[in-house]
Amino acid sequence: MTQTASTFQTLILEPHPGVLVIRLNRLAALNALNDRLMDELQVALDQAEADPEVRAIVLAGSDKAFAAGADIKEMADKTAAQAMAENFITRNWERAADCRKPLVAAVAGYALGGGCELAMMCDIVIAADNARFGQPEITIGVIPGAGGSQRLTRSVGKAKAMDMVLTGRTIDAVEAERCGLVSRVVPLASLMDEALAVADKLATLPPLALMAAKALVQAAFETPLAQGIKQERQAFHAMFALEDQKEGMAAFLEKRKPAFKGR
Ligand code: DAK
Repeated sequence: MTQTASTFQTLILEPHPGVLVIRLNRLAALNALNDRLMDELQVALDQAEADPEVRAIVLAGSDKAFAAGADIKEMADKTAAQAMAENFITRNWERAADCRKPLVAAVAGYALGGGCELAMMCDIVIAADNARFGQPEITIGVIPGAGGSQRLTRSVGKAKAMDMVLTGRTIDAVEAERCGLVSRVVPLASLMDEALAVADKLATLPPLALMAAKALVQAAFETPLAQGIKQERQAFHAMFALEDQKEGMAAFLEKRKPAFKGR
C-alpha cells in the first residue's frame, strides 16, 4: 500500500521538525482498532522509519480515547477458520513493536484491550490524568491477543497483571504509573505539549545510539542478564565507530551543543 498523508482515512499525520505525530482518528468508535487502521498504521510507521527527517514518533488518540481496543464489530462474527486463514490481526499488529525509532505514546482516555497493548508497544508512555488502562477482553469472552498477558505481566508484575487480565478491571493513570505501566502522568491539557517535548528532545539525540539503546532495553525482557550485558557491551564498543560519538564527546569538551547526524 503506497499512501500519502492525505489518503489516510483512519489516521491524521502531523509533521513537526524532527518529529511525526500519528493521531488515531476513528473518534466515533473511540479509536477502535480495525483492520484498516492497523494497515494504515503499518504504512505510516514504514514511511516514518524510512524518512531520515523523522527522528521520533508520537502516537496519540483523542482526549476521550487513545484506543478502546480492537474493533469488536469487526471481530464478532469471525470464525476460527477465517481468523487462521487471514492471519487475523496478527498480520498487521506487531509493527509498532518492531519500530526502530523512538515511539512516544500520548495516552488520554481509554487505552483498553488492543489499545493498552498498542501503548505497551511504545517506548515512553505519557498518560493524561484521565487515562484508563485495562485488558477487558475476558468480559467479552476472549483473552488478550496482542501481548496483554505477556508485556503487561513484565511491566507490572504478576499480582497486578492477574488482577487486570482475569477480572478486566481498568486502572487509572496514577495506578498505572505506580505499577510501572506508564512513564509519566500529566494534566490532560498539557498531554500533547509534554509528549512533543519528549519527542523533540529525542529528535536532538544521536539517532543510531537511540536505536541501539532502545533495542537493548527491549532485549532485556527476553535475554538472560549475562547475555544482555554482553550485547550491551558489544553495542557500546560499536558506538566508537560512529561520527556521533566523536561529535558528542567533542561538543562536551568544547562546551557547545552537539549536532548529531546519525552517522
Ligand atoms: N470496538 C468497536 N466499537 C467500539 C469499541 C470497540 N472495542 N469500543 C467502543 N466502541 C464504539 C461503541 O460501540 C460505540 O459505537 P456506537 O454504538 O455509537 O456505534 C462508540 O464506540 C462509543 O462507545 P460507548 O457508547 O460504549 O461509550 P461509553 O463512553 O459508554 O463506554 C467504553 C466507553 C470504552 C467503556 C466502552 O465503549 C467499552 O467497553 N468498549 C469496549 C472495550 C473493550 O472490550 N475492549 C477490548 C476489545 S478486544 C490481537 C490483537 C489485539 C487484540 C486481539 C488479538 N492479535 C494480534 C491476535 C485485541 C482485542 C481487543 O482489544
